[in-house]
Formats: sequence, C-alpha cells, structure tokens
Amino acid sequence: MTKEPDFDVLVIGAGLSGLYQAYRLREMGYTVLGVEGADDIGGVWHHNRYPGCRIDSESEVYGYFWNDELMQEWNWSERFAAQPEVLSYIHRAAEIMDIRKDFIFNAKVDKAVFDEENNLYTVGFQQAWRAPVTARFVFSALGPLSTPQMPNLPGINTFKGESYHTANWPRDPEGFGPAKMDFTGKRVGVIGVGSTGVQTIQEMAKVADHLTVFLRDPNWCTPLGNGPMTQERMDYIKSNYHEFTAKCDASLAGFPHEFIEKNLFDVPKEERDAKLEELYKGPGFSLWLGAYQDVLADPEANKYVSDFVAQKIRDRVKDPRTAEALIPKDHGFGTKRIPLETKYYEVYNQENVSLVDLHSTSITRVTPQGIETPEGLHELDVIIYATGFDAVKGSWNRIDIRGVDGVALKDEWNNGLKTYMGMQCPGFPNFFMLVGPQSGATFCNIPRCSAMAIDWLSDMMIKAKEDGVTRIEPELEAAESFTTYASKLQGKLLLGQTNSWFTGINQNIPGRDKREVLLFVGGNPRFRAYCDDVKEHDYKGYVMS
Ligand code: N01
Repeated sequence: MTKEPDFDVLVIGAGLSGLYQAYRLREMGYTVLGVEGADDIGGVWHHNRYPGCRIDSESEVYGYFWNDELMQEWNWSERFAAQPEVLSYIHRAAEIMDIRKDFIFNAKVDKAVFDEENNLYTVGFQQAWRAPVTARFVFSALGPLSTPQMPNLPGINTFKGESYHTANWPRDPEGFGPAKMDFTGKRVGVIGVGSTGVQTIQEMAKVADHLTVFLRDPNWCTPLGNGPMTQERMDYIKSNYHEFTAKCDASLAGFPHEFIEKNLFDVPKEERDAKLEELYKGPGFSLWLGAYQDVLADPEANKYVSDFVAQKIRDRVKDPRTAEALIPKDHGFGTKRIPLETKYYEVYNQENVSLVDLHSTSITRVTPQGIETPEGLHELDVIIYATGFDAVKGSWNRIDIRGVDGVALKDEWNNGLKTYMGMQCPGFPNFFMLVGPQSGATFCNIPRCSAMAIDWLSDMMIKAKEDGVTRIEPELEAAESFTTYASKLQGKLLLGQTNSWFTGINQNIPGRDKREVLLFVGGNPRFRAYCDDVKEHDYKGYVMS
C-alpha cells in the first residue's frame, strides 16, 4: 500500500523566493506547507540588519514585478533602498499574497529523506518538539548567502566585549531595522571588507570613537550613487516598469546595465577614458556591468580598468601607504563581486580610523580585550565579523538530504557538483533548489531572476498536476551536459580564474580551496534560453512518472 504525504509540497525558507514559490504552488491547487527556521519572514533581509545594509541594485529593479498591485502602490524612498525598507516591502508583498498563514516559523529543517516506495520526503526539524512532516515535493529556497561564516581565529570566544557577525545582527523587536545600539565612545574593530564590510565600515566610521579595520584582500569598490528617490521619478518608474525589466532581462546579471558592444582597445584612448569616468560616476554596477564587452574576459582590457580604478583609490586616500594597501593585487577589476560604496575610501583619511594590513602582519588571536597581532594588542569594545558566508552550497550542506538509496547530497557534491539548470540534482527526485548552485538566478539580481526560475518550475508543476506525476527527476546525462556548459562559460571569464565565493573558495572552511562551478555565469538571457528550450522540448532531460 502506498502512503499519502501530509502535504503535496513543502517549501523551505520564507525569503523573497520561498514566499513567491509557495504562493504559486498554493494558487495552482497544491497543498503547501512553508517552513522557516527564523521567527519571521524576510530571509537575508530579516537577519542582515547591520549598520549601512542596503541593496546594491537600483530599488526599481529589486521587486516582485509579477504583482502589479504591489509595484503600483510601492514608493521607494531612495535610489538604493536600505535594509528596513526592503524588509518592509517583503512584508507588504507577503500580505498581498496572504502567504504568512501557509508558513510555520522556528522550524529549522535538519533532514529530508526520500522514500522511494512512496515517492515522498520525510522532513525533520532541529527543534525536538516538532514532529516530522511528509511531502511529495520539496522546494528548498535556502538562499545562496544565508549561512554566516565566522573566521578561524584562536581565542575567538574569549572576547569580553560585544561581538557580532553582520548576518546575525540584533534586531529592533518593534520594527524592520536593527536594534537601537550606541557605538559612540566605543573602540570598534571590523574584520572583512567585502560588500558587507564596506557598508558597515562606512557607518561605523561616523560613530565609533575609534574604528580599526582588519584588512586581508581588498576589493575593487566603486561609488553607489545613492540619493533620494523623487516622486516624479517614482511615477515615471511605475508607468514604465516594462522598460526597466526589459533592460534587466537583456543584461548579463539582471541589472539595468548593458556592456558596450565594443572592445576596450578598439576605442580611442580619450574616448574610452571619458567613458570610464562617466561609468565610475554612474549608479550601481555601471562600471562593472556596463563597460566594454571584453573587460571581464580579456586580461589586458581588464588591467586597463583595474589601473583606472587603482588611480581613483590613490586620488581619494591621502596616505599613499594606506592607498596601496587598499588596492587589490590578487585579482583584476570585476573578477570578484564589486562592493558599492559611499565615501568608503575617504573613511581612511579620518583621524579615528586605522587600518591593519593583514598582508604585512597577521591576527595571532582574539583575547578578552581585543585582537592581537605580533606588533601588539588592539584593544576593542566591539568586534564586528563581516566575514561572509559558507556561500551557495552551505545552506544545503547543513541539511542531511538523502536521495535514492539513501545517498547524501553533500557526499554527491563532494564528488563534484552536477545539477540540471541549478534546479535539481540527479538521484534526488522531487527535490528542487531555488537560487542554489549553478542556478542562473544566483549570479544575478536575485528577485528578478529567481522569479523567472520560479515561474519556469511552476509551469512544470502545472503540467505535473495535469498528468498526475508523482516523481520528477533529471537524467544524469542532462545534468552532466548542463554542468559542462556552465563550466565552459565560467572558463571564458576571468572570474573563473579567481578565488572568491563565486568559485567556491573560502579560507575559513577546511577543504574549500579548489575552484568549482558554483554559479551559472553565462548570463540571464542564455540561462533563460536554456530553460525555455528544455520546456519547449517537453521537459527534455527529465524523467516524470
Ligand atoms: O562576504 P565576502 P560579504 N581574516 O565573502 C574577510 C552579497 N551582499 O558578506 O577576501 C581577515 O564577500 C574576507 O577576506 P578575504 C554580495 O553578493 C549583498 O561581504 O578572504 N579577513 C572578505 O574581505 C556579496 O558578494 C549586499 O581575504 C577575513 C570578507 O571577510 C556577498 O553577499 C550587501 C577573514 C568576506 O567577504 C558576500 O558579501 C552585502 C579572516 N580570518 C552583501 N575571514 C547587497 O547588495 C574572512 N575575511 C544588498
């Protein structure tokens, strides 16, 4: 006798993607249970409430475009919205979808085991008081950057002051933002200078008595170009959303920037320098994703832009030694994620800010009083760890996911990641990933690109419902072929030859020292074309029964 599951679908995660996926499935008549480890919705926007946290996408392209009511009602207050506003937007979206009622909270999944006889998963929770739940299909919307990673520093737990990881920032119990905290008069240390560290440092430098930045590999940062959003512009946006979405859909990573269809050295020097100046001053990722088409692929063109940005850093940082420490030497411009900044480099001209260059010294340990280097102790009242995440695979690896014959997903991935369009892995029927490894949505403006993946999967689930399908699984050859394609595309870009979370490198996690194909960097249009082709050919590469 076959066992019927408790639910047709279990959606894990109440972030932007999980909420929308749960809504789509519920609306098409599936019985859905959403489960969220935290006590509320919002995913990364719920947890990352560190000072200065804001989006690096233009506000108008960060949204649920499918929901006309929301897009017409919502007014962004800044060109690049801050975290509390983004979280409040998600709350409003959830209200419109009436989706909160379909979720349970404080339900952190730690196990999902496939039952082959009955084609369902049994899902267990960290909370001992929660009974396991069964579901035919599991949609995991865990987030590629949602497992915070602390550094491996001796004595880290001995520190007597306050310490925080940016992705677990204390919350305002009443509102959408951070808890009210006062850093005035305090000596603050920040470790990490990725997108998060840069945003945090800019804010801490305004309030801390003294700020010490512990810098290992600097990044190429460019100006954000933030400012208030005028009502006039908001009105224009509302009447022309299609213009913005079309631009995003045509671009590499879902942002409103397109590469110039010329190679850098084919353009006269005066003209190209003027263009780089213009792009440097432009909003958001103008210089990263809107410069000459060969900058991210050709080492010489890339060096030209790197030299251009290096000069900007020298112009902005008064002390030449500090400026040199802030210029990346290990990677070229745009081969790692570009942090966007607002007066970040000027922070290092302030009397109350000092830089510890971890290329000329090292952290020996954290002590009860601060951070120690061979030169002495940096006494601190607060340590902020802006040290990033166990990126992309991390949130899936934390769950014991078992497929056919009890094989663990983690073990499969240790033998080499293989996915079909980043949505499923062979041997794990009925288990779907949203914004996971090798998904086109992960190297992208996530709300825009994850909606595309969710809509695609939803179409497949409509068909599954019509056909009475109880098992969906990609063929091994299809996954191998897609992964080879993703690997070849990554090989064409310089970022594929650079160590960063894009390529799976993390110095804080043992064994994560070999580059892998974690992302689909071929771009949004290519990814969409691949998915459309699969669908048009009756979901080729899938076995549905
Ligand atoms: O994390 P990261 P992040 N000693 O991994 C340093 C997204 N995001 O949270 O490079 C000293 O980029 C590490 O140094 P190194 C965005 O996609 C989006 O900043 O390993 N330093 C690095 O400087 C982004 O890419 C937004 O040498 C140590 C830093 O910690 C992604 O999240 C805002 C160290 C980690 O940088 C991740 O960004 C913010 C050690 N032991 C983030 N260990 C928005 O747009 C680590 N580091 C909304």
